[in-house]
Amino acid sequence: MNLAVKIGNLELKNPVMGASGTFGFGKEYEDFLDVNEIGAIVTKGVTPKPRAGNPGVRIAETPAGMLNCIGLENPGVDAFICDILPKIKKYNTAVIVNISASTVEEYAEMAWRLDIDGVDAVEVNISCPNVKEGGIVFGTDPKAAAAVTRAVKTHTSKTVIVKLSPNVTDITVMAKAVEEAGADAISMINTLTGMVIDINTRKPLLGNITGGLSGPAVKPVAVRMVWQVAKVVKIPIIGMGGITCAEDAIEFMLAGATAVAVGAYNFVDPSALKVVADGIADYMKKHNIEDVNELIGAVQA
Ligand code: ORO
Repeated sequence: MNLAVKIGNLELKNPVMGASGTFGFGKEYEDFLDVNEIGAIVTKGVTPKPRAGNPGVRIAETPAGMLNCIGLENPGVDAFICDILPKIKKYNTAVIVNISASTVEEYAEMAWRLDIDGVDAVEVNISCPNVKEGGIVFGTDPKAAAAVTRAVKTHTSKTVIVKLSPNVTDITVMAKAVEEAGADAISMINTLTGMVIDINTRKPLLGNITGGLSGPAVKPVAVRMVWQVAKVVKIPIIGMGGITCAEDAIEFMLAGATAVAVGAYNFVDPSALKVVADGIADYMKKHNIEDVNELIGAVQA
């Protein structure tokens, strides 16, 4: 049975990875699963300088999901390269570094700094809903998204994955723009902007007022968007949004995803990546599927 998939030049031993921001830098999950067995480590978002993140309450539970407004807290690219990368590059799995920045030039610089041993791919985050500069500003304008993609692509030899925002009118426009600009793959979706209000204090629950919604509540939206994008681009898609089990992951693959990422559900079951990958193998056995690639885009719609 074959569970391996390809994302650009990147070979993954199975199609299941942790979504950025929900899987730390990988090593935090060592007590819960064998990190060597997962499809890839996708790091927490890394920025040019260290960031403290947003003040106040950063997480709120919602029906079938959660809102976050972390604000890209991270130690910065220097500390990532010096202190974190040496510890995670020892794992026998791909390392995908999620990067965010405020300007096109900074994205290019990040790509160049990370074009080093131990990094297999960069995931270009143009879709963070929780910072004032950068992030989603690039992810809602096809020209800006293309400019960032082009800048990153010309400053790295690694696989370039661009992470798209669902907070747009037509996500296929964004997908086509980044493909044309040279992206090797697309990951989707980042979180949907949302808000919760405490009716007793009449104040928003989150310190940042709004946050990004993830979890099972967003899954049908994400599956629909993957299906739409898969019809208009040739590059592979990493699908995510509310995956809690193998059945959810298979749904994303049938819609057109080559690989999948588990996000919020890692907080419910920190061994979720293994459970999902094992479940995909069980499904393949049950349905006499030899190669997981047969599932990609196989929806009969
Ligand atoms: N939160 C998200 O939901 N998506 C991102 O890309 C980043 C954050 C955050 O750091 O707040």
